[in-house]
Amino acid sequence: MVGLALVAAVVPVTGVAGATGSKTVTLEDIAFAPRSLSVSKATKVAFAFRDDGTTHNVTSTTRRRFKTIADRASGLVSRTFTRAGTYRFECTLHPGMTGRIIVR
Ligand SMILES: [Cu+2]
Repeated sequence: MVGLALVAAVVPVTGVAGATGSKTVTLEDIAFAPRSLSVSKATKVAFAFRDDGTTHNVTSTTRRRFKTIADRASGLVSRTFTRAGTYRFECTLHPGMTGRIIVR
């Protein structure tokens, strides 16, 4: 049981949108959840800052870029991904707090 729970935590299951829509990446416990999200083109991804007042940002780290979301501790900021590719990002305030969005 413990093993199964661990696997589920490390490899979050992300639903695949049946049509163009929106998805959410939550920032909590000094991490992005899910850490890896696959979406189809033109999907709007909302970054939900829900870490109990802890400030985070979302900064691109690879060639596929999106506009940085500046430091904030709450609220919801969306970005729409229109081009295919892998968009990696991090929170520059917390080493190791990384994530990626794969646009198909
Ligand atoms: Cu952070």
